[in-house]
Amino acid sequence: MERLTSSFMSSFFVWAILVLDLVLKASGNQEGDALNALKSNLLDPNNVLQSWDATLVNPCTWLHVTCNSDNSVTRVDLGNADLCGQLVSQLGQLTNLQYLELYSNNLSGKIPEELGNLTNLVSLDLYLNNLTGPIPTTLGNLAKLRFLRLNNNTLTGGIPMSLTNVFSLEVLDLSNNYLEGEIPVNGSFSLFTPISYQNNPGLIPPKNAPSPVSPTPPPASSGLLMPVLPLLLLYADSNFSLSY
Ligand SMILES: *[C@@H]1O[C@H](CO)[C@@H](O)[C@H](O)[C@H]1NC(C)=O
Ligand SMILES: *[C@@H]1O[C@H](CO)[C@@H](O)[C@H](O)[C@H]1NC(C)=O
Ligand SMILES: *[C@@H]1O[C@H](CO)[C@@H](O)[C@H](O)[C@H]1NC(C)=O
Ligand SMILES: *[C@@H]1O[C@H](CO)[C@@H](O)[C@H](O)[C@H]1NC(C)=O
Ligand SMILES: *[C@@H]1O[C@H](CO)[C@@H](O)[C@H](O)[C@H]1NC(C)=O
Ligand SMILES: CC(=O)N[C@H]1CO[C@H](CO)[C@@H](O)[C@@H]1O
Repeated sequence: MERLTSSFMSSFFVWAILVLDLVLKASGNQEGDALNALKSNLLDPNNVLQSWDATLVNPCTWLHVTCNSDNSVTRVDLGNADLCGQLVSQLGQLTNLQYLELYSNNLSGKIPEELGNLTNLVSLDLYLNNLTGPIPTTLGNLAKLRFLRLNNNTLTGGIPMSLTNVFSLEVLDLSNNYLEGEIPVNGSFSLFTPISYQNNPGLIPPKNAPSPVSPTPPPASSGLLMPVLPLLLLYADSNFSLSY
């Protein structure tokens, strides 16, 4: 009788643990599924994603993934990892993500507009890849973003005006792309210098910025300027064929 009870008890515990495991997998692993969707979309010649085992309860033990005390993902650190492929919209489900570091890989395709749902994001580093298409307007929703580096890709389209509302922005690098149109000057963009935008042949510098060479000399209000004027005109003459 006693043996029967104990064998019943132990099989009950095994059964209970199995059920609990299934329940946890079904309810708690949306973030693991999102990261696994990314993994499935990438070629990983150096096996840096080898520890990304989708059958675990959560992704918190995976290499290059960091979680908070609630087992929710706060960092994905995969810079310089030789990853090749495209980003996935599911990344937008990592609601506590603060750092998305995917710089210096071979990523192509578009930046998912769902990244605009990552309202806790502090740093979005996608520089040195082959990303195409526009900068999503939704990135203007990232009210905690401090670092936005998208340089050295093949991005096209305009700089979204929505980014001027991201007042937390400290570092912006959009250089070495194919962006076009006007560069915003207001809001958060009042901090940034041309270095943030250089080598985007289609970008139009802000209207109120001084142009490098002015064909009309400044008004000769100062006596000091007078002797320099003919020189200025001569200089202009060589490039603009002004008659003097
Ligand atoms: C990434 O691109 C570089 C340069 O084209 C190439 O040498 C490298 O093999 C590529 N890596 C992968 C994983 O495709
Ligand atoms: C982008 O792709 C081109 C070929 O499609 C390749 O030559 C270049 O190295 C790639 N750049 C990066 C940063 O992977
Ligand atoms: C995330 O963003 C996309 C597009 O920006 C939107 O359609 C979607 O409803 C958002 N998802 C959530 C869960 O907020
Ligand atoms: C970024 O692109 C520019 C222009 O093509 C190039 O000169 C520079 O070396 C690139 N940066 C890096 C870190 O490769
Ligand atoms: C900056 O100016 C544009 C219009 O030129 C406007 O849509 C945007 O809201 C402004 N941003 C801020 C932060 O005021
Ligand atoms: C100010 C300016 O653009 N000067 C250019 C005039 O043209 C010569 C040669 O074509 C350039 O070397 C100068 O930089």
